[in-house]
Amino acid sequence: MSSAVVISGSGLWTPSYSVSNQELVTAYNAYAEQFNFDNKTQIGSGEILAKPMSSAEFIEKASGIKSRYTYIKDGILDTNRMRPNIPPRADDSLSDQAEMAIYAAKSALQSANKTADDIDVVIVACAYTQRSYPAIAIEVQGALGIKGFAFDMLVACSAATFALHRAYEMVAAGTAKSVLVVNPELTSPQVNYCDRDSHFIFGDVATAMVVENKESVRSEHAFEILSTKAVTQYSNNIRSNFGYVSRANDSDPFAADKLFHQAGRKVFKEVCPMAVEHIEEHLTRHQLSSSDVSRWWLHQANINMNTLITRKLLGREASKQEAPIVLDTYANTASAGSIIAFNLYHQDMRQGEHGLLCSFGAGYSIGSLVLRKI
Ligand code: CO8
Repeated sequence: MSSAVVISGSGLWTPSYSVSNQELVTAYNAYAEQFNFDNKTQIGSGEILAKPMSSAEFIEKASGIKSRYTYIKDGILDTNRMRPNIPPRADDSLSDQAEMAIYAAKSALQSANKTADDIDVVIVACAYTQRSYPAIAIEVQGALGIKGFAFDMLVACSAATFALHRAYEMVAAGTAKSVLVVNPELTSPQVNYCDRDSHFIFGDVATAMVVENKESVRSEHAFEILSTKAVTQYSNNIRSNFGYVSRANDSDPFAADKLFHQAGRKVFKEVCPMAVEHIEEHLTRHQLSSSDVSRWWLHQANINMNTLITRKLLGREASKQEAPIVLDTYANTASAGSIIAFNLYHQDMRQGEHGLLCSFGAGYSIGSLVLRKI
């Protein structure tokens, strides 16, 4: 390994539309009442289950989410549609996800004080890409005028941290000089707005980071990556059966199993201890303990998960400054959550202070980076 590898800049693009819990609940409840009325005979005979009502108070208390941003709001609150209305674009237009990615990428390049000429690898890492090929990353690379190579990477909630892991290894090995990691999380098309248990969980956003050698850094706020750590363990508790084989299955592309669904309580119970163990092991690798960590940029799926994890790690409640929460306004943004937290809460840190960036969720997958402000 030549020199230290650092995160030298980060970018955030927030969509213009925000949807409050109450707006979602009003639309869902109207949809559910109509559904129950239209299906009262089958519901009465036990053939199908009645749709239960949702509540804005439950959502905030159970998850910490108050509102979420969406790329397109039109259609989500329409009880006859219950999904965003995203018009198709011509093959020669920029795709939706590339557009989101480019906003965040430009903001990360600016924060790293870099231009397209400084970058030689682009990774688009997120929970879904809107098509398989040509890769969204190559479209982003082309639009930004970056030479080198680009590829897409899907690891659900851990796509961003796993891509940073890859970027770190490429820069350390000398196979790349500067890597742009972008996370255009366009989750809303996969949200089942007709499902009371999950209609509130996700929001749309795009984040980005620049990873490079310490020698070439030109930014004010850079963080050395001391190391990365990843683990996966197969679980069906968070799942979507959407995929390119669906057409050959002759199955309904709108069926609930083709959208995000989960056993939320099981996920909560199983993932929290896994995350605590993972983080403790990772810190130990550097002879660090939890009390040496000044900032926890944790995955943003549920405020109660983050409270439990930091309480286990620290043996006390973490302050909002130590473990920032962005869930209240962004909701769960799949792999981008911890990167949003980093983006909004790192500039006050002092030289030598440590931070821990960590994602956890579908797969299951956990990815972490131990960072030190330089
Ligand atoms: N309104 C009112 N009541 C509700 C609602 C609602 N909207 N939803 C559920 N309830 C009811 C339940 O029916 C239940 O009633 P009862 O006790 O009568 O059976 C009661 O409230 C309690 O339900 P739960 O036990 O399910 O409630 P929890 O306290 O567990 O909260 C959560 C539910 C918020 C879902 C919680 O379990 C959770 O957050 N779990 C962890 C989830 C997690 O981390 N998931 C990972 C997400 S995956 C990811 O981040 C990326 C995936 C890829 C991207 C996908 C993009 C679309």
